[in-house]
Amino acid sequence: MIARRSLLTGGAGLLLAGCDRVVQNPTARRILFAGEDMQRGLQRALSDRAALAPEFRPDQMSPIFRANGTHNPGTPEYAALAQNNFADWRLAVGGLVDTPRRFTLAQLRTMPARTQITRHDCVEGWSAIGQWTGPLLGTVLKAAGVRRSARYVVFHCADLFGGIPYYESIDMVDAFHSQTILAWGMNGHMLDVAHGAPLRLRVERQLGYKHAKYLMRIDAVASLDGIGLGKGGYWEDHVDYDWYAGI
Ligand SMILES: Nc1nc2c(c(=O)[nH]1)N[C@H]1C(S)=C(S)[C@@H](COP(=O)(O)O)O[C@H]1N2
Ligand SMILES: [Mo]
Repeated sequence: MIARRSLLTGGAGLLLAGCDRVVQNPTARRILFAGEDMQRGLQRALSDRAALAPEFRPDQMSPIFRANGTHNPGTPEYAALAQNNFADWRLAVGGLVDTPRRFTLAQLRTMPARTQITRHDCVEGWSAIGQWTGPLLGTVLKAAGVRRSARYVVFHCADLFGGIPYYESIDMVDAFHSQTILAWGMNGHMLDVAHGAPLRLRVERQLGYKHAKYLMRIDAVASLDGIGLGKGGYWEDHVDYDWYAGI
């Protein structure tokens, strides 16, 4: 959205400069047309990114939705949180925000929620259709006063891979996409441990590994440089998966 606004401003600037003499000048024409093409291309790219993932009817839901990756973080800290039905769990929201927050599950559950039935596509070659419920990630980021300088949102999880907590990241276009939610509900129930309790990301235009489960902390950042090895996610850093896993 920020990019789009500055594009439009740039476009208005070009139009204002576009007096007859400039338009008749071949060099100026080339530059103007190149700018227009670029602007059209970028606007198309941005509106593609805002397109919705397909949604399905309840009768299309998969009878079995397999769990993948971590099925239970299995740490003493996570076990203690689960034992208490996540009453002591907090979602920390920090980084480039005006008001760092720590949300309880109850607070997240009182926020306006979206319910969507979508297809999950795992890079390993399986898919499943499930129903997800939770607040828009955008609502949670706004509640913390996310700053305009933020370009990415980084998700830190409770489960460890070789001692390192799973992490993932998305950009602001996906963070504020109208189907990007922090799901506390799945298939009409509270999210279970296998699928990422108490809270997991649903970022429906991307492959499964981007949908971070077992969320503990969300940081708004300007760059992915300081995160892990710098590629923005556990699999990106360690197995060379693409950071942008659009479907
Ligand atoms: N924290 C965490 N998130 C994760 C994973 C994981 O191992 N740990 N696996 C990813 C992968 S590869 C997939 S396909 C989905 C699986 O989600 P599911 O268990 O609900 O099917 O979670 C993703 N998010
Ligand atoms: Mo996956």
